[in-house]
Amino acid sequence: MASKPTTQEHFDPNSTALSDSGIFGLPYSASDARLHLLGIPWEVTTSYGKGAARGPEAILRASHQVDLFDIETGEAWRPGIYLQPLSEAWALRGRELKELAQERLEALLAGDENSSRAQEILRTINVASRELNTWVESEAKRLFAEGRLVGLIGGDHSTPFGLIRALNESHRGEMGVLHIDAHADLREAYQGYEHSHASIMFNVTEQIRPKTLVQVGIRDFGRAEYDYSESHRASGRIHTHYDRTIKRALEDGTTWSKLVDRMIEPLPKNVYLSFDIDGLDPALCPHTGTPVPGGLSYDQAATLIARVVESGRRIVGFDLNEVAEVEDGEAEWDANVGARLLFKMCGWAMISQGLVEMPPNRGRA
Ligand SMILES: [Mn+2]
Repeated sequence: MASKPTTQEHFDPNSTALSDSGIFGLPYSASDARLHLLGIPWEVTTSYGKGAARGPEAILRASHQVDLFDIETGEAWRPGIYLQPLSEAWALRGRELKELAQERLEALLAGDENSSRAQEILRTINVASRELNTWVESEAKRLFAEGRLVGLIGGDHSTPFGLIRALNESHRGEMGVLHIDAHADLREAYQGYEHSHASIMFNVTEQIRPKTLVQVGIRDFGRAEYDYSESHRASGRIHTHYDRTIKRALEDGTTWSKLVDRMIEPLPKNVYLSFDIDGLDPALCPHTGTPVPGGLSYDQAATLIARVVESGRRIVGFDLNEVAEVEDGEAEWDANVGARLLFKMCGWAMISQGLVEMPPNRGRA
């Protein structure tokens, strides 16, 4: 029989994590963890690379290497972090639909997108995506009713839609979204898919309507996405911080710290954090589906998240998506970076909710 995870009373945060222990090697169960993570093994509409569906598993494995004491967040894991068992049903359905999407893509490339078969596949996938969103939303609401904080691990970037909708509703629209990504994700459907990974922030803006959307690290986008963002700038509904603009400001001597304070300024008290790993320098996520040169360093991302909380804002929920695993165990580096980023997000979310005290120095000398 495999050894059981250490019970909480006997848990030693300094020891090596057992292979069958929970995320970050923690000993919590569903009932005693304040923060629940939903892993969504889904990448039906991804266009280029593959492997994001295995992100949650890869991150779980890599998370056992993360030390539990963090120089910024201290021991913010103590209210308990628990990764829910991954849904086999959604994983299976996702794999089947991904094959259909592949078939439709070939039809699309052959100029055959209006064939009845291609149309039928499109309808099937649009329906399934809506069902996934509804399921995630109801899971989130069930957990909110138990007083839990909820984070999500993708999967592709379409997966957190239901969580964002549930949170925006429970905060009556008094919520902003901080979106870190190489891509603007402001396309009105992509390849016909209503809930494409490339449309998530368009859908959030149009259908969920949070107070504001702040985008950071954006460097791969179309003219229509640029125009869409610009058209919502005056009203304050979208603030896009393009990667090149950020880099030019840094080159001209503005500090990252000052830029970060400007970025978060329009965000209200309640902040949802949506982190696409490809917002980072692709050296940190070489296997992600659509890597783009440029991007944030790990430290810049860590400071951005820290400043949200240090400014008195509350992280009400978050997701980390597009962390890919190619073959079993391959792309371990991507998952390692992802697990460390996830640990920071969990810790800061706990601190921002007052579940742990704000550590006095937070890494500063
Ligand atoms: Mn992206």
